[in-house]
Amino acid sequence: MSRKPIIAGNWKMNKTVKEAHEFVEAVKDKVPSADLVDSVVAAPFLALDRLVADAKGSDLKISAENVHFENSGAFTGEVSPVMLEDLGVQYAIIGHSERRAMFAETDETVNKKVLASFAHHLIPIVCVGETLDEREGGKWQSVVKNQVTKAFAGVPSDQAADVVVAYEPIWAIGTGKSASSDDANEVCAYIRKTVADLYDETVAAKVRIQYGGSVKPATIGDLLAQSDIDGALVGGASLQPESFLALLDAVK
Ligand code: G2H
Repeated sequence: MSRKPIIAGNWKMNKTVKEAHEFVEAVKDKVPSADLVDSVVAAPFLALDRLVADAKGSDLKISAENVHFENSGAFTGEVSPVMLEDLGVQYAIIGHSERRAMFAETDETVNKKVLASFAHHLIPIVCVGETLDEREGGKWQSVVKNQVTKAFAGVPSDQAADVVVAYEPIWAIGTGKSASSDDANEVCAYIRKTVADLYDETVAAKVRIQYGGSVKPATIGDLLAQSDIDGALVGGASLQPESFLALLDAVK
């Protein structure tokens, strides 16, 4: 089964609306065909309206970095899936380790957000990954299996195949330390096996699994060459147009 790669930039809390607009203007006509790769930029909420309009008609897709699970109500400061769908946003990153660590995101809220995303035609990019202590304590399998199992709870098999899972070992995020391609592939293969156990081999073969954590243009090629790595979720190296395009070049 060949899966279409998906390369997503995760800008985190970077770029004003003007800076975000200038970035998209610089790359939108240079990204590879969407037949070849899904090229995605995940931007702060404030920029999404502008970026969806900017990217219209191009092969660049726009993602949110988070989404709430309720449609509306008394949730000060939150943004609902209804609002993102209304803008024409196509993806939402869910459960990034920074949100789990700093903003009380749990496996339960991640699951609610996955279900809410599908209800509003957003493709969830679900982040999972272990801490350094968990890895060194030999616990990465149980940690990752638990995160994946809880994230997919209640997701029907036709939708499950569309979930994008981003494996981001927490010790490799923004640290310059990247997991080796072999180590990353071992975990991604384990994530795929977990999905096969939850559903079946057909669903598992369709699910796309990204690696994330200090990915650079120089390292993405080795990662994409691995059997179970279908793309990358990239922070720092996605912030400059040239670097983002260089990441996409690895797919061509
Ligand atoms: C991991 C990644 C993007 P970076 O958080 O999700 O960021 O590539 O800067 O490690």
